[in-house]
Amino acid sequence: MFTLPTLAYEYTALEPHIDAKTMELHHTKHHQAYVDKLNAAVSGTALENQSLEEILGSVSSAAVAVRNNGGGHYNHRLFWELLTPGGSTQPTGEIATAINETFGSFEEFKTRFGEAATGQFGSGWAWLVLTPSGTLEVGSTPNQDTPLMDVASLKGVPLVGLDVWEHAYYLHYQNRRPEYVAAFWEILNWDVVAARYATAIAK
Ligand code: MN3
Repeated sequence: MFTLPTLAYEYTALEPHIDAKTMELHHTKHHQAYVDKLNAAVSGTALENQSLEEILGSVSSAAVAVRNNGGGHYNHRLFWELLTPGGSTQPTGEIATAINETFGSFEEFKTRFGEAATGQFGSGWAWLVLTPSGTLEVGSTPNQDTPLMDVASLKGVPLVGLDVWEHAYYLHYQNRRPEYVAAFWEILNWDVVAARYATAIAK
């Protein structure tokens, strides 16, 4: 059984960047629904005792409900972990070096990521991933597709992920997705990103 994770901070903690009502609805309604529907989709099947990562890695052979809700659960679980009140607005260490070497500068990386986030037509996610060949790449995926999926248009280990579904920002920002994307940098926990990168490159 998959379960809704408890957040490490209050729903009010990310204000003014993400408002408390959006956080509460996003966590208790949207994410909970992905968890419930994922459990329903795997219950009584061969997937029931697999890890989420295993399920996502061979999702091409699973039901569409597994793809949508398995991705939804994975993406949101990661998203909550990546956020923190106050943020840590600059990467440091190996991930900072890799970003600078790949994109030229941190500012250029943020520009590229912002373009991926605002350019994703309709619902989806923007990503920084470590690709299977060991390089960093920025891009986006539609719906609840996640870079761990065998069917993903952008494959790799997700290091940074931003939810650009309207449910993630519409109450506070309405149609102003670029403002929401800009606010993301104020609450992104680069310590978590650095740890994910260190684990991913060690494999
Ligand atoms: Mn969402």
